[in-house]
Amino acid sequence: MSAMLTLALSKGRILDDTLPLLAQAGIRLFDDPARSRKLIFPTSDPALRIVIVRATDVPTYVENGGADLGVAGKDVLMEHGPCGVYEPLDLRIARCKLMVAGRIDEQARQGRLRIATKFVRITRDWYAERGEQVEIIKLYGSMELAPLLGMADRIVDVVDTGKTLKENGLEPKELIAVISSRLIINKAALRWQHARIQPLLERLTAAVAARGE
Ligand code: PRT
Ligand code: MG
Repeated sequence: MSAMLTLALSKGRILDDTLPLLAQAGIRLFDDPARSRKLIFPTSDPALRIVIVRATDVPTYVENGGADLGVAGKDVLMEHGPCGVYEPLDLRIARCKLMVAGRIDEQARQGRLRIATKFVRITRDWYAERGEQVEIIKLYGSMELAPLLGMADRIVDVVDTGKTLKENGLEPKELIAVISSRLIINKAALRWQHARIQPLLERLTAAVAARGE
């Protein structure tokens, strides 16, 4: 059994929302990862360390055993596709909606819809289920621009307040999924490190319940 558990988090919303849950579970960091260039952080629990990775890489780290546990948005997990990790706990943080959006002044259009998104798999599956043929244009960010420039008819993206859409003359058209972040666990780790993971899972479950939102 390796000396400690490794939990993968990403900077931004996930880190900001996970640290208070960890604190509630009695786990504190000595440094602020948001202000540090370090990638590995010890915690007040000598058997738990935190690593900082890209949000979209969290499932990959956990799947491949680089980390035993991770926190990832359901959007990221859906886009990553079936992977051999357990998803035992909805942390109810970083909540948002995965939506199809388009121009407020959208014109009716014939032929295939062009959809700009970083969520290629989710978009493909969503339209396939509806028997609709669409053209998917892969982007890595600023999806909102594509309909404004006439490059795409619609986008698929996560929406929180809707402010970004509104400020760019877009509006939500369809809801694909309600999103929150999940705790994920490597399957082999859960088997072999059960004695370490189980109490942590219980403390986090209690921390989520205590927030009661
Ligand atoms: O930024 P990077 O490319 O490294 O990765 P990432 O964008 O996947 O990470 P991050 O930290 O931005 O988001 C992590 C997770 O937070 C996502 O996977 C979602 O599950 C969740 N989340 C919750 C959000 C939002 N809310 C959200 N609003 N992720 C992104 N946004 C974007 C949204 O797309 C829009 O462009 O924030 C912008 C503002 O949103 P509005 O609607 O409030 O204007
Ligand atoms: Mg981002």
